[in-house]
Parts: sequence; structure tokens; C-alpha cells
Amino acid sequence: MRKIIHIDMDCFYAAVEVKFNPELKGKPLGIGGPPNSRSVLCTASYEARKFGVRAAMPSSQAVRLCPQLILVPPHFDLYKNESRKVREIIERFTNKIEPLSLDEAYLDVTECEQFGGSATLIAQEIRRLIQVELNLTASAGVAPNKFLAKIASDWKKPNGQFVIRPQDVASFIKDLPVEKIFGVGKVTAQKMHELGLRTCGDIQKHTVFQLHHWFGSRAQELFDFSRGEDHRPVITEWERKSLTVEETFSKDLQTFEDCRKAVPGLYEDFIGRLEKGEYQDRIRGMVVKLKFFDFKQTTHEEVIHAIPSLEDFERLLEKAWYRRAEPVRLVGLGVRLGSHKKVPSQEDSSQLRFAI
Ligand code: TTP
Ligand code: MG
Repeated sequence: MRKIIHIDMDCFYAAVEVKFNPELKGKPLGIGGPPNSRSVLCTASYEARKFGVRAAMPSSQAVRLCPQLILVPPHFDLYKNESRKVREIIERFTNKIEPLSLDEAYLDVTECEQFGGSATLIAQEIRRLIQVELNLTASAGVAPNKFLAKIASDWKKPNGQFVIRPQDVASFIKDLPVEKIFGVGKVTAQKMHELGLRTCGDIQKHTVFQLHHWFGSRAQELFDFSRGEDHRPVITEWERKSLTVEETFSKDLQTFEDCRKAVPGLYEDFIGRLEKGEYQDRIRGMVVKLKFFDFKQTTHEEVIHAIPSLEDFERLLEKAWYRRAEPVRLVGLGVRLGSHKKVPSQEDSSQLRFAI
């Protein structure tokens, strides 16, 4: 049984802004461009959230909901820097870290010996250190797997912690709304509701075969998640072999031109994730993946050692698409990753000394 912690910083961008400008403390704050621009908010402070202000909301709408809202343009370098410091704190406990974004990571502390191996106490200590050393707050979820840990970190937000022990999983999961399941978006949730599936307990009543009939290739995953089971390991950046982003469309894309239009949005996500993980030096190939209307899949790959351009992906897409020239339900793009450029760690250098 694994011990997984999911750490998620509280209103991260807003909290960093407050840290460097304490006058903003306790005030309704939105991170984003001015209301007369077409900007959307990256996030909002908890004071602003009371007015219904949310991430991804246009600034203009946010100001209508909360006229006293203070808008601050984002400072990504600051956030990156704080994110790095959070990581340094976490690394005092484990190297098994899978970052999901600047403010969120999974930790596998199964083998940790500090605090008698208690994941609960380790999470508490990490949060305490983040608060005293960085003047920021984080929430944590502790559970036997990634799926549950991520749900748990949201349960006592902000500045809270929630633990799901192995013996509590069955009762916790039973009443969990299907919307909370990883990968279940609005469209799938709607379909589930129409089928009378509102909670994980409802899904549990069905066989994989039945779920396959309704949800295709995701059946096994839904079967497992609805029981609170998740076998995915924590994958560190070192172990990651590829980085891809993909989107499934609610209506199949009929033409090549339709598919091509999907590329810029995906490319933006891809670049964001590439930068967050600092994978640039490890790129060894680029890949486009298409899943056609009948769920048959094709990928096209080429060798590359630098960040592919938008045009590179469009060219690859064209090659992949013309293999079938049929309606497409999913477009994915990404890169293959090789090992890091050698950066000697402390362990490596001590081994080196012995070798000499
Ligand atoms: P979240 O963890 O989703 O949000 P948060 O940290 O601001 O608030 P919470 O306390 O609920 O965790 O996202 C982390 C950061 O990512 C957030 O501070 C800003 C950025 N972000 C965007 O830029 N756009 C978005 O749509 C979202 C959701 C987040
Ligand atoms: Mg957060």
C-alpha cells in the first residue's frame, strides 16, 4: 500500500502577490489584466471568491461582481521562484515528487522514515515549513493513492489537511459525486446523470462490461476509481518518458482543417507544461496522436532535439491525418523525453570521490 501526499498551494498567485506587497493582505484580489482588456483571471484571493470571483473569469465580469476588486497583473517569474522554494522544502522529505503545475505536486512518501513514517505528520511538517519559511500556505491530502490524495487536498482548503486512511476508503468513496472523479468533465458527468449515476457508489453497482458499453475504453479506470482504487505510480520528472497534451472532442472533427484548428490551443497547453517541468533539454522527438471516430489510433513521430514549433506539429498532423482521412475524436501532441543532461547530485559526487 502506497502513502501519497498531494500538496496544493492556497490561491497561489494571489498569495505570492500578497507576500511581496503585504498591503494587499485581507483584500479582494484578482490576478489578471484590466477589465477593459479581454483578459481572464488566473486566480482570486479568498476574499474575492466570496463575491463569486473565480479563476478563468473575464476581468470585466469579476469587477462587476466585486467593484472593489484589486486587479494585479501576473508576475510569473515570482511564482516560479516560490514554486522552486516549495520544492526545496519537499525535497527534504522525498525525491519522489511529481509536479502537476507550479502550485501542485504528488509525493510518494511510502519509504520515508521521518516522523516514524507517518504521512500525516510529514504533510503537516511540510505545510508548517512552507508557512514559516515562505510565508505562504498550502493544503494537503494524504491517502493510499494519487486519485484520493488529490480529492483530499481540496477537502479542507485553505490551509487545511485531510487524511483518508486505507480503512476509510470504502465509506469515503461511496457518496462521492461522479464529478470528483479524475477525468470526468462536464460532458461525461451529464451522461452519467442521465444514466442515473450520481455517486461513485452508483457506478460500483455496474460491471466493467456494462461500463465499457457506456464509456468505452475508460471503463476499467472508472471501475477502479469508483472503488477508490488507483494504481498509477508517482512519476518523477526523471522517470518521465514523454510529455503530451490531448483533447477529446464532444463532436468528431470532420476535416483536416477542423483538426488543424485544434492545434494552437493544444500547443499553448503543451508549451506551458514543458516550461513548468523544465524539460526543454531532454527533448528527443515529437509526436502527434489521432484517435479516429472508431477509436482506432495512429501516431506520427519525428526526431527533434529542440522545442517543436506550431508549424512542426501542423506538418506532423497532416501526415497522420492523411493515413485515414476520416473523422477524428481526439488530437494529441507532445514530445519524447530522454534522460537529463548529467547534473551531478551529492550522491554522484561522493561516488566519484570513492572511485578516485
Ligand atoms: P489552483 O490550485 O487551481 O488555484 P489556486 O492555488 O489559486 O487556489 P486554491 O486555493 O483553490 O488552490 O491553481 C494554481 C495557480 O494556477 C493559480 O494560483 C493560478 C493558476 N491558474 C491559472 O492561471 N488559470 C486557471 O484557470 C487556474 C485554475 C489556475
Ligand atoms: Mg492551488
